[in-house]
Amino acid sequence: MAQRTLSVGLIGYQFMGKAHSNAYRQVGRYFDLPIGVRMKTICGRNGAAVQAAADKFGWEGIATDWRSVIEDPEIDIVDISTPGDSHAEIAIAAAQAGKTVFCEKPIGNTLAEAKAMLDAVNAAKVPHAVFHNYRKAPAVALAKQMIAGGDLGTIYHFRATYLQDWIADPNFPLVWRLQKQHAGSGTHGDIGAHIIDLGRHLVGEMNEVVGCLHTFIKRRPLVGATDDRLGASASEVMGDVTVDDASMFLARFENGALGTFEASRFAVGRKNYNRFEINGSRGSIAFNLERMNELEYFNNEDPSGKQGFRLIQVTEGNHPYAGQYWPVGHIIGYEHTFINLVADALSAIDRGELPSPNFIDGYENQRVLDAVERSSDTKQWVKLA
Ligand code: SOE
Repeated sequence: MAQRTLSVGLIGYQFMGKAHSNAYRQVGRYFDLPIGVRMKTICGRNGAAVQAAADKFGWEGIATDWRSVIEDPEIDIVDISTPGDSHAEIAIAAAQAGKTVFCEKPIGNTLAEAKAMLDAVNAAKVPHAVFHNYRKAPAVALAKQMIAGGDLGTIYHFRATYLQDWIADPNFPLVWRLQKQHAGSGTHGDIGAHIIDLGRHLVGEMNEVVGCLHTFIKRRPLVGATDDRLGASASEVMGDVTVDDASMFLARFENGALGTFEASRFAVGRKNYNRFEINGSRGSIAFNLERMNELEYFNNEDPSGKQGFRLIQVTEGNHPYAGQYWPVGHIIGYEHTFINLVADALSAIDRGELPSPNFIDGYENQRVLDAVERSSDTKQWVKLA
């Protein structure tokens, strides 16, 4: 039974706002935590839209200015689920107000923003977390346990792809994610950040990268321009795409492993194909988010003639997180990775520890993002000094 309650102010109510709202609502129903959650305020600029979200997701009240959330003395946790161009300003103000700060990935749109955010939470000595939710999939957490337990031996390869196809249509409009001033980057910082975080989490830190960022479609219809605007000239209804559509890079890890990373929104047919494979001296594992409850495992020490990739269904009670929900074989989904992350964060806060992952991870991920962007510009290997 929760001994105390923390009140949350959520800033943002679209896709991530919905996923985070569900996590706050459900976490106490599946985990016995020392901290309960009060869903106090959800914030968005459009009052009618955010009120509808509050009614649907179960928030007590709304705000249309994030500053009022931070100024509310009853708010303990500020959760930033807005587009990347507002993360830094909100996070720094929240930290300076003594709030716990949770933020969507990537934490900043630039390395400088990420550093300023990390400095702010460190100076304020407040807890912080970043929503790299895929670490909290049971199969990924099992992979982490197996690697830590030596089951794979010396790691040679980390091979990751994160593939989507939602903008492969040239008529898809110029939304904020395709504009550098709002998103910071395209696939690179959005889904590339996830596989960078998984590589760091599962294999370790990287010390050198070389990569390229590419934009396939360089001009798109402005949002709303795809309506029938008779007489509008092309220049009036088209705008420049200022971010990458695909990002690929090689990495050397500090422990000697090699990494290959590919993120694309043009992998036609792949919808949310976040897959990694890790090869070590004693065995290999492979994870595919589109088959989230499974982990492929090859034990290199199985007897000759009886070797092969086996499929572990990660739904046993003794698997990470799985036992919190249903009996073996009753699978869980994408939304549960957010519930698991919130459960871990609240438990860490109660122990007086930093949640994991946190702004240190957010900053270290941003260092890799930045190094790859510089490598793409210079066509040279870039060391992560
Ligand atoms: C869009 O690429 C997106 O919503 C990402 O922003 C999320 O982080 C990812 O989990 C799903 O796809």
